[in-house]
Amino acid sequence: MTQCPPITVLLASPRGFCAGVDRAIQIVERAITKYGAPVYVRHEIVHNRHVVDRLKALGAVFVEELDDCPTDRPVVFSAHGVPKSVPAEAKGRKMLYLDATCPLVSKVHVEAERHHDAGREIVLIGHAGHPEVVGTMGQLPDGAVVLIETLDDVAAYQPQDPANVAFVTQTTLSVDDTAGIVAALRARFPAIAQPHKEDICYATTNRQEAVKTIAGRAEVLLVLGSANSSNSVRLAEVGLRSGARAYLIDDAQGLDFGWLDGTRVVGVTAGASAPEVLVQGVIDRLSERFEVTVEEIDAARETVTFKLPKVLARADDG
Ligand code: 0CH
Ligand code: SF4
Repeated sequence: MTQCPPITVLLASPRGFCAGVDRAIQIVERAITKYGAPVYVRHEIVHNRHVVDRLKALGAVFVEELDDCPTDRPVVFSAHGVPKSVPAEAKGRKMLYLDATCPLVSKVHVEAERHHDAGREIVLIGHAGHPEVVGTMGQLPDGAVVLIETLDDVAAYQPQDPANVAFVTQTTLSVDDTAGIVAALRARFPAIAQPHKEDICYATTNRQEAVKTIAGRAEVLLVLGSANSSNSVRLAEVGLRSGARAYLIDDAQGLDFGWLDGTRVVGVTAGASAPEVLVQGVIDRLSERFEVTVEEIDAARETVTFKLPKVLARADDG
């Protein structure tokens, strides 16, 4: 019998579910328990195919717009947040809705409103078309928020009053790219108002930091996550920039053993919306071809949790 070659798996920590994703998924599960199926969900509750498929099997129905929901069933808004028009429309149609927007996204919504009330012109650093960007821009009237994606956008931005500008950001951006854009904004608008504490959330920051910690040693980085998951795509980017060959895969089936030819050290992580069971699946698949040694590398400790909406809370909740 031929012996399997050895491979070391560096497991990034933290990885996988953040507090906002955990809360959003629980909201859908508990809504199904409380109200029965079907429960409608406006947009993928989080950007992960496995999470969505599991919830579908439990009785969730995913739609893109409120118009696609009947008015006599509950609807959940996804973790990425929604424009103000969405809950307003749900109220108008007398629908029961549950808002699974992450509290850290809601915090950005409040910041944007505060700047607007103070008469500032607002820049949102983010990715065009992403639902979180649509949601944040949709907190304010059309034209009140200008989207900036690149350094070129910063150079082209012409506010009416350069002394009265503020910025907010999407929560799941590249920490390094955003620092560059913020520096360019500050250079052009020294008085720009900025978040008290970073809008890029703790989970995004820690997961990128954890990849940096392992990517120096890993020749290949496997990121569990779906292609539409902004924070997961960012993790693969960070790995690539740190010198690893990085691949974003939905699950163990997405792993191509050809990527690992001659590889002795492989890093593994998971985006904030990717279930931990998928990480174990990859380790199991690696074990079919390699003698695997797993080393978990801790870059940060996370203790954040978020309360569920009162209507779904149970007596045994902490
Ligand atoms: O990373 P994105 O924002 O695309 O979303 P996800 O993969 O569903 O992860 C959860 C983040 C939700 C909002 O911050
Ligand atoms: Fe909230 Fe951050 Fe998770 Fe998004 S990635 S759901 S902002 S904790």
